[in-house]
Amino acid sequence: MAFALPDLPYAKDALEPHLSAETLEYHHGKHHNAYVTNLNGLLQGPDAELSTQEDLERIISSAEGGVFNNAAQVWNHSFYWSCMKPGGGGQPSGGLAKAIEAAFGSYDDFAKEFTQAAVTQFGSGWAWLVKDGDALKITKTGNADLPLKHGQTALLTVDVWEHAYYIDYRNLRPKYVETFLSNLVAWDFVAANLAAAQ
Ligand code: MN3
Repeated sequence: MAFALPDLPYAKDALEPHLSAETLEYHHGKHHNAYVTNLNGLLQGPDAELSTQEDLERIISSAEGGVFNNAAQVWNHSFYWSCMKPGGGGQPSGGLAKAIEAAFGSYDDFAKEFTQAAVTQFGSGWAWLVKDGDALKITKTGNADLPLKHGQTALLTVDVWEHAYYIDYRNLRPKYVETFLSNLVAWDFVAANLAAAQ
């Protein structure tokens, strides 16, 4: 056994026209796959048999350097795919909507702050909605860094590495983030993450 590339939770063309099949072909089939292959190549001895999500999170908690970077990127990408779905986006509802309003004032204020974090992350990285203790917060991380390493629970993420949007949006990261919120976010997944964290 070793870590395996998880299937996308939808067809490669399912997020069109917002994210193209070509983007998912490269982003999942090449980039995400390379992190899995690199991680397996770096793990030695008994660690080379590790394969589960719990194993992956243990590695992320303790590892540094190349092992951390690749393990975290495997986790980040699997999480990111689940943060999107065909026909997603727009405003959340129910308890999640209330939690977001309580934390940020309104959905629009949340969207503004999340977009700001995603657009201002310098270079490669991620923007997040996290649960930190009892509070919902928006954060951004560089490269492979992720909430798990900071004692926070990830609820939502957007990948702002250029490979996530360059084929479809070229240099227009703000347009990609706006489209992510308007048309792609799987709020049911975010709500399930919040429920599991409470
Ligand atoms: Mn990526």
